This record gives sequence, structure tokens and C-alpha cells, in this order.
Amino acid sequence: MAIIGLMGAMNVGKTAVLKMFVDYVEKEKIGNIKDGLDCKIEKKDFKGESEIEVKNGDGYNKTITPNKVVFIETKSGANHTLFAPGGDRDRAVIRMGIITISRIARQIVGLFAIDESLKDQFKLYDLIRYMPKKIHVCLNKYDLLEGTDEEKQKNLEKKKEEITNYFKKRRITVEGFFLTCAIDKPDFIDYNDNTARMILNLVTNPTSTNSSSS
Ligand SMILES: Nc1nc2c(ncn2[C@@H]2O[C@H](COP(=O)(O)OP(=O)(O)O)[C@@H](O)[C@H]2O)c(=O)[nH]1
Ligand SMILES: [Mg+2]
Repeated sequence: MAIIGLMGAMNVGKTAVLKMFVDYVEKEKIGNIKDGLDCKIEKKDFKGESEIEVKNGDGYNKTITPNKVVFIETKSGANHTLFAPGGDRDRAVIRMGIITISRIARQIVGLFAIDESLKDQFKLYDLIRYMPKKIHVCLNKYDLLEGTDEEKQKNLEKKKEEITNYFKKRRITVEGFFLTCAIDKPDFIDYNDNTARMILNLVTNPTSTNSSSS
């Protein structure tokens, strides 16, 4: 049984990744992708989503209390829990969710928005005392990466290095990177699939355990 925490700064796409995963399971797509596996959703709780109204604007959603999804691998019957807390570390109730999930989860995925400054996104992790010795990193919003294929590749390598080095300073090893796009985009289906593949990969290879503190 896996317990996975999807962590990351505000607006990197934690809720979107979780929702896309649920969608893949509910629409029975997850069994048909490469390396896919049939699953079903046991429970989903997105009650922590709150609509924030902006004066003269469209408003947006913000996660207050952690979102939670429990799903079952159809064949083996194994069940797994996914948590995605909010990312606004300046609000006490959200910060509590982040810290709680970091302690409950046995595997942590650090999500980053690839199109935004990493430095600001690292601040969230300064808050979390308890981190596993190994974490996984999801580079989300792949669709927003600009440039030629070669430039993209170079940019990606740079970001991976920056992230690896940040965690290394805290004696945390980045076990692997997943590249995802968590909104529906016809040109990025493979990266949509990666959201589901990432979760399956983690639950079927539960290598890291959450035991260290720093
Ligand atoms: N272009 C693009 N937008 C995304 C992606 N993932 C999430 N978003 C958008 O980014 C915003 C924040 O996403 P959300 O899941 O609420 O972020 P959270 O605060 O980390 O939970 C929303 O407007 C999403 O639609 C992605 O892969 N690509
Ligand atoms: Mg959210």
C-alpha cells in the first residue's frame, strides 16, 4: 500500500495532476496507456478546493485543506492513497496541511512548474522538516516550455541540475524526474499520460521510505 504526497508551491499543478489521474481512472484510460494498469477510484475528496474571487477578474481555485484520493489496483486489489495539500505557505491552515502530509506520506513527489522561477518554488521545502531521503520530482507544465527541441532539452537539463543540487544540500536524493502536462492538450497526450504513469510507477516501485529529518 502506497501513501504518496504531492507537494509543491502554489499553482504548480498539484490539484490538476491529481484530477487528471482521477480522470484517467474513471474514464478507464489508465489501463490502455503504455505501462498502464486497470484501477478504480475508491474515494476522492476535493472539498479543500476553494474558489477565490478576484475583483474585476476571473478568480481561481486555491487548495485550503489537502485533497485526497484512494484508488485500487483492480487485479491485485492493492489500495493506495494520494494526498495533495495546498501550496500557500503563508496561511497557517494550509501550512499545517503541508506539514501533516509530509509526515504521513511514505513517498513524496515534489512538483515544479517548469515555466517559473525555481528559486521561489524551493521556499516551500524550507518549511518541511521531515522529508524522505529520496524523493521524486515532477516537472509539470511541460507544454509551456518554449524553444526548439534542442533548447528545450538544454533548459530541462539545467532545471534538473538545479533541483538535484537544491535537494542534495538537504541530503535528499532525487530518484527520478517525470515530465507532465496536467491540462488536456492534444499535442501533449504523452505528457498527459505521464501524470497517470508517474503515479503507477510510484505505487508499483515503492522504493523510498519516509524516515529522515533534517
Ligand atoms: N499550461 C498548463 N497549465 C497547467 C498545468 N497544470 C496545471 N495548470 C494550470 O495551473 C493553474 C494552477 O493549477 P493547480 O492544479 O490549481 O495548482 P496547485 O496550486 O499546485 O494545486 C491552473 O490554472 C491549472 O489549470 C499544465 O501542465 N500546463
Ligand atoms: Mg491545489
